[in-house]
Amino acid sequence: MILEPKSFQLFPDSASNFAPSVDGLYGYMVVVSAFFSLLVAFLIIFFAVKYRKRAGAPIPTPADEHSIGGMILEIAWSVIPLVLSLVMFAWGASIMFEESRPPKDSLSIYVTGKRWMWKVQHLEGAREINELHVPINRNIKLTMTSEDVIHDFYVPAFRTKTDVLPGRYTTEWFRPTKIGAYHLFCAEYCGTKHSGMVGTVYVMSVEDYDKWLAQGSGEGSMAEEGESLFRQLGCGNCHVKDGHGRAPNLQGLYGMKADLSDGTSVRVDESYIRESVLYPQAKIVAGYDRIMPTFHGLITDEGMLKLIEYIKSLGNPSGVVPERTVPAEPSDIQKTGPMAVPSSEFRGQAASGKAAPASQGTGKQQ
Ligand code: HEC
Ligand SMILES: [Cu+2]
Repeated sequence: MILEPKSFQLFPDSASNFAPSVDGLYGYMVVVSAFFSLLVAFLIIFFAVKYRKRAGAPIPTPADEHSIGGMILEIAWSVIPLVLSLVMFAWGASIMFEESRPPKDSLSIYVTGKRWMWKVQHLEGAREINELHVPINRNIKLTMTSEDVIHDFYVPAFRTKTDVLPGRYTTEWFRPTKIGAYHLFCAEYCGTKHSGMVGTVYVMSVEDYDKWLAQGSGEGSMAEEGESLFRQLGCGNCHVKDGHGRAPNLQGLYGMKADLSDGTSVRVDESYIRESVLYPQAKIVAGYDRIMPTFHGLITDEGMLKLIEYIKSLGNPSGVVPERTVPAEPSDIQKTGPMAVPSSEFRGQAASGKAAPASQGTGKQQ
């Protein structure tokens, strides 16, 4: 059976855990707005007719401004709408908070927006373009970034919509509740073919999803690919596993607090790792020298996601990648790229900070 999203619908399917609550709030707002619109329209016409100018009618005396009746009326028409709109506020805020906090047990999937397509990468290695396959009844967390301009990942049937920003990671989560195919839109005008930046989200049964994953790309998992990037780029020359190198140990780093040389500390999340690699001078870990070369321009956004996934897997001994030592032997030292350091020099200069190539463009060391 080939599933296709419905071509025209007045109201999108309700296919995620958020759909009922968002629809409930939407319905409440429609009812409140409709009630007051009709009431005001009715009163305008009613009063216009009732108090129209009639020949010979007496001019009425002005109402007493300080009458108790008038005061009660004014308080009522202030307090009742206030309460009705505070309900909107509280209800909306509670949905927003829920949508902004992915549960810990979520299945992680990475999304990269690019003019004009969506690239999706599953942890197990499967990759897709303008399609996203997810299992039903499982919390799904998307970690998203953009290669160029601002996009916005929008699945109406899930009632979720999140901006996708260049140079930053944003997350979106949902729990699909209905098997089917649903529209995926870019909801941020991003250029001439913005309207073509669409795709399909397939919600599958768990068995179908496992089958789909199994016929994946044949490449390694994201963490494995991240590990080989880590080796290719020479990260392991400095970041050795036992923590005795000239660079901090990356084991168990993700989710911890990193103490910086300026006395502050920062939580290690995707954005911090990205910044540490592309702009190492921006935040220096306390107790270490400014020797890490910048990898800006050498790693694609997708490569970055793999490196992050690798570093995350280091923190989790039971995680995707089995414990393996990243070789830090001189034989493994990079001969090209930013780590083109002759191995003799490399070993001799360990603590001095001179081992970093001079051509890296990060300015003066120290
Ligand atoms: C020339 C040695 C060297 C290389 C090569 C190197 N790093 Fe670093 N790295 C360091 C040093 C020293 C620090 C600590 C000082 C700082 O924050 O810049 C660091 C800090 C970091 C941090 C922050 C760690 C923390 O505890 O907060 C991350 C993440 C990181 N590096 C990842 C990488 C990755 C990924 C690569 C490969 C693409 C890499 N590094 C290559 C030396 C290096
Ligand atoms: Cu877009």
